Amino acid sequence: MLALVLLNSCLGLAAKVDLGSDMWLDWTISGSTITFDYGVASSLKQANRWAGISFKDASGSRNMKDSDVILFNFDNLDKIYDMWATSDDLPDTDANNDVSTNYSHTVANGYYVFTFQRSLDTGDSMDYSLLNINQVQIQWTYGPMSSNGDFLQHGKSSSELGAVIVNINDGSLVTTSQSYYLIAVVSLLFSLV
Ligand SMILES: [Ca+2]
Repeated sequence: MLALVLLNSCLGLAAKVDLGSDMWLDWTISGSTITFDYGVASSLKQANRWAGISFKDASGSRNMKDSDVILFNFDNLDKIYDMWATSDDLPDTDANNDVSTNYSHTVANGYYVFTFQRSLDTGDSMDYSLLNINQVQIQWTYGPMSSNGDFLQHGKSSSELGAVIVNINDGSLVTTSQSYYLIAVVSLLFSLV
């Protein structure tokens, strides 16, 4: 693992994680800058629909509250929204957009691919610092927009939202304590029969 991490950081190789069945995220760290490619299946594209991700402390709850939200609007693909969720409700738009400078989008292999870049630590309290951390929680979802272009609440089913904990160096999934607990319970049950 350490060799892989060192190799990745030397070569600037991308880490990648699947977010549900219709989205993925990859990233490359170069110096103090991280570049993301966020893929959303073309089948999810609809008028009046948004899609997005958020970053949050790996040890935090799976709720949206206290997460660094980045949204995309299928009706206005040239815009990237830099936000912060102070609660499990509509996130606030940051005063400073720290992801728009090198933002671009394209369509490739059946996915809308949103490419954006930011400093690992932007210095903005409305951005989650990715500097000097090993693990990060990444949340994903999509939802409708009003005819006025306002973001509306996403759905709550498992196909409409999710969260993963990943190792930032290689994108590998972290087995959460809940998973360990479940495995332990299942093991105990099997040992009893
Ligand atoms: Ca932000």
